[in-house]
Amino acid sequence: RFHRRNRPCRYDIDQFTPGFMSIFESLVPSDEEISKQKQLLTTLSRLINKEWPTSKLYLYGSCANSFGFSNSDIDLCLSIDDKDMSKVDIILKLADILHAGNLQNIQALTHARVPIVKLMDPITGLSCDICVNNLLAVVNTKLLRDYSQIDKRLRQLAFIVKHWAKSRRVNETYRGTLSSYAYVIMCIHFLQSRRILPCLQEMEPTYYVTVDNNICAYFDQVEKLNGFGAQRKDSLSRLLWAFFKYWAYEHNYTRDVISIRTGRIISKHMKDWTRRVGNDRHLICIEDPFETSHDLGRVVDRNTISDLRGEFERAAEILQYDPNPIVTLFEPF
Ligand code: 3AT
Ligand code: MG
Repeated sequence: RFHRRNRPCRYDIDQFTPGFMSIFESLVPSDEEISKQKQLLTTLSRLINKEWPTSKLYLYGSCANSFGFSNSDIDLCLSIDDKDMSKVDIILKLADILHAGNLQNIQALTHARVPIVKLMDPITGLSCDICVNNLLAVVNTKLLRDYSQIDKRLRQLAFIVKHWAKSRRVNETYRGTLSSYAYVIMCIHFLQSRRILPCLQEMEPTYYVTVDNNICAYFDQVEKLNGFGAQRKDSLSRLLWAFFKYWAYEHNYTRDVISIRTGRIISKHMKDWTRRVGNDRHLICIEDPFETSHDLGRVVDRNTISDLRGEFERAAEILQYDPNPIVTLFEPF
């Protein structure tokens, strides 16, 4: 382990960057797809505003945080201030409104952990999920998008990591592995540690909101940070090599929590995340940037932590030695 941690990078690593870049480009949604998403947002907003004039519909998740692949489902959040209606009532009424608007395959999932309405729009062919008053997700979507505008290598790295995680089946929260959101946070943290990204929440805030008693504040004038990491010239393939080496051999799973809020590693001890509490096992600790009591790794259990670490090691070994990492890395599980 000590040997692997200190192993220098293969001399020919940079030759793989063009291959990884073409994979990245093949996954990016087209302009046509993005305009269809905007069109659907407009259609649905009009329909919903007729019934609830003060409500507002937001895009969040991968279609708005800039880390979405083409053909992914759309996540929408309805923000509505109606004290007389419960969330379930709102969901049911929303389903009725959508029926009347000729949308298809409408399902109200009122018993889910996060109640949603699912639907398909026959005009654009897009499917989407609408949740209610989940504004923290709208704010964390903006934070991720703002980070992606500082250095283009973040988006490239996160696309490859997400594609690897989907191919290797370690991006399934219902099975006990990590969400796409958690992987993007891991990429941001990694680039902060390499001084390619700053820590926006440690800078003088230019954006403030309070959502359910959480104060969300950070520096969001990211156009002023253009070129922040330009002194660090690491190529995409070298960053991938270092990212997987970090999670395979360097991260201290018994002691450390990664935190993009502070731009540092903090201790599990300090957060009182050293033992299992309820269903939160804290075997890999990833602090949510705003809901700081929330460990994004809490879904991971004794079995899936070893699957996950096995996959990090496999990826690190492939990037170190494999003659054709661009293919081998993504071989289906
Ligand atoms: P895919 O491309 O669909 O895999 P995604 O970016 O849509 O990725 P998720 O499906 O993991 O990501 O989550 C959708 C959004 O919901 C992303 C984030 O704004 C929010 N979110 C997801 N998981 C959490 C969480 N544990 N805590 C807070 N917000 C979350
Ligand atoms: Mg999604």
